[in-house]
Amino acid sequence: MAARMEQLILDLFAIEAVKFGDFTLKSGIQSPIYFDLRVIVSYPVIMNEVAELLWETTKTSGANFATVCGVPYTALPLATLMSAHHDVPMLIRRKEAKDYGTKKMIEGKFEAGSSCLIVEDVVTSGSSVRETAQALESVGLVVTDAVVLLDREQGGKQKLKDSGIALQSICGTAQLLRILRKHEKIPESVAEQVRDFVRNNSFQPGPEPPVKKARKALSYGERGDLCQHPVAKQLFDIMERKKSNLAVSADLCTAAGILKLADEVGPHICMLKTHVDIITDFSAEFVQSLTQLAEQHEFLIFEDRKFADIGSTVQHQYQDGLYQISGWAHLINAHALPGPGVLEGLKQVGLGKQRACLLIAEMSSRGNLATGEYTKATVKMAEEHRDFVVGFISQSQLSQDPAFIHMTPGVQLCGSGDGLGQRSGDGLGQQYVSPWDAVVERRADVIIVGRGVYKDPDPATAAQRYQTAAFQAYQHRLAN
Ligand code: S5P
Repeated sequence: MAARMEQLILDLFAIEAVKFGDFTLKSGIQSPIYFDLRVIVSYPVIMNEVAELLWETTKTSGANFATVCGVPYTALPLATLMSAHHDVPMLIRRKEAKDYGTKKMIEGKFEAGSSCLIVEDVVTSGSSVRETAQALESVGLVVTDAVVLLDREQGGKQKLKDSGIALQSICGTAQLLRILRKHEKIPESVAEQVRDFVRNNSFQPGPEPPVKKARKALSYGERGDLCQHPVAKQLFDIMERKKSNLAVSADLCTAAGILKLADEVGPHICMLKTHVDIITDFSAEFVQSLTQLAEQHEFLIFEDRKFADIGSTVQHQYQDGLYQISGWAHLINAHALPGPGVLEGLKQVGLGKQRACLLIAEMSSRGNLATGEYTKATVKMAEEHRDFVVGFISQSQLSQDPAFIHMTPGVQLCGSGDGLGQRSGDGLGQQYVSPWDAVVERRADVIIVGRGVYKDPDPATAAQRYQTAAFQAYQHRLAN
């Protein structure tokens, strides 16, 4: 088996499934090594050998399982080959429930309580395996084992062990480097660079650093108690009571469409987000009906106006015109770009009405400029206007202050997941991560979902699915 594994590593290098250079991972970290196992579908002999070695690795470990399930998408053909060659039934986890019919997240026959082996191509932090395990467990399956082609050896194995999943791998980064060095495929300097990277970028197993350990993760309810601003308090309170950290973005263009959606998803959300300037038939009646629905279903209204002008102009945009946003939106948001004047202007209108604002500190869209020093300056601006700013639109946790709420857009159940820098998108720059990644890895307090919900033929069920996924991820974060 060792000789076969050695040959496989050489083959993977030859087809550029293993590359060396300068790559940006999903987390934003620069990596000197990159695995792109998606190419193996073009090399059936190699793909077959990977599947065989995965099978043999599993069997040697003594794992018991009734079904196999590949983490979508790269590992799907691998699981298929294992299933077909060894006569073990397969299950398919949908990354997105299909638009019609039964909307099952797990396809295939199984008995509740039976065990399923997870098959994966590469493991970094183990989050994709955990996410698939979560989906399988949510329908009553038991997951105790996973098998992977390449373990990046950055702590994923230990993290999975901590969540009760034993991970076996065909090969790890250290062994891969040894083989490639032995055959002089890469210079020693590159191998050393990768070893350094792995050493410095591990998800540390074992006890947390003392400061972190001493600070217990606070629940939404506890954080609400720490907030000074009534809107932040109210939002945390709704999140705790409704068990929902889901905000639905109602990006529809008719008043009737938005009201219907708000009524359907109302029970599952803590907040409804609007883009009021895309509504063709906006009216005072619309505002009245939306406000009634917000009271009935207990959610807040967030107008995603993204104010970005000088103080005097944004004041008018907030208070006047056709929409008179300050009259009905509990929350608005603003760019920090114009400087503190934007907040000073908005505050003069909003404070008296007990309204709140979120600052856009990071964006979900590809190539956006809200990064680095700009993001840091935005956080500082928020800290200096705590009487009005209650949090951020962001893609990561930017402040340790539990009173600040982090809201993350760019979320879909089919988003991201392989830990390798790939994020799905909409073809217009939007980039998606999954609810699990948003809440656990990026530490979002609220996920914002638009098309994932309103484009679904059954938005209520879709909202419920997002609510469950995001709240379970929050509970996992609290427990760990
Ligand atoms: O960085 C951002 C900030 C916002 S507020 N990225 C975003 O996508 N948004 C908004 O979130 C965007 O304007 C849209 O209303 C929603 C995402 O919609 P989806 O359909 O892509 O889920």
